[in-house]
Amino acid sequence: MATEETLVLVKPDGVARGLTGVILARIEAKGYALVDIRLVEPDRETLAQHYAEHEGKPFYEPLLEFMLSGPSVAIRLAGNRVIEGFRSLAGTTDPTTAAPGTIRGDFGRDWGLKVQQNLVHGSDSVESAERELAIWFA
Ligand code: DAT
Ligand code: MG
Repeated sequence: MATEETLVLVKPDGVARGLTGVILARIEAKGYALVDIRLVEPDRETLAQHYAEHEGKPFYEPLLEFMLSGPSVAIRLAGNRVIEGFRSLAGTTDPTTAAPGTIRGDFGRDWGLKVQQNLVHGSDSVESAERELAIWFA
């Protein structure tokens, strides 16, 4: 059994739309454990660290602006293969095409939303999870 930890964020759109509870319900129903959870209002420097891999891309500045637009919920989540498993629960990046049944596919209502308004973040590898958990749970 490969017990892992990952960083999950309920992004500002998820918090503002009151979806934190339903997202947590899906996470808990899957059997993952909440190790730590907190409401955060990150500064630009924190977000620049978190999204360092995307610096210079066309969506980088809008992404940071969006992430600064309101609080997020940061979750340290543990479970068997939770890194891969949470990303499966979340669905693919673009909510328009994310599969029904996923968080992004079910709740990423397409009313002309930007791709960054995709409700959640989940670390994509063991290395990313360690790096990101250190940023959000310093
Ligand atoms: P993910 O969040 O699925 O891991 P990512 O790491 O490639 O996706 O990108 C980080 C965030 O940046 C993503 O959640 C939303 C935004 N983003 C990615 N690609 C984008 C694009 N082509 N246009 C606008 N925003 C984008
Ligand atoms: Mg990513």
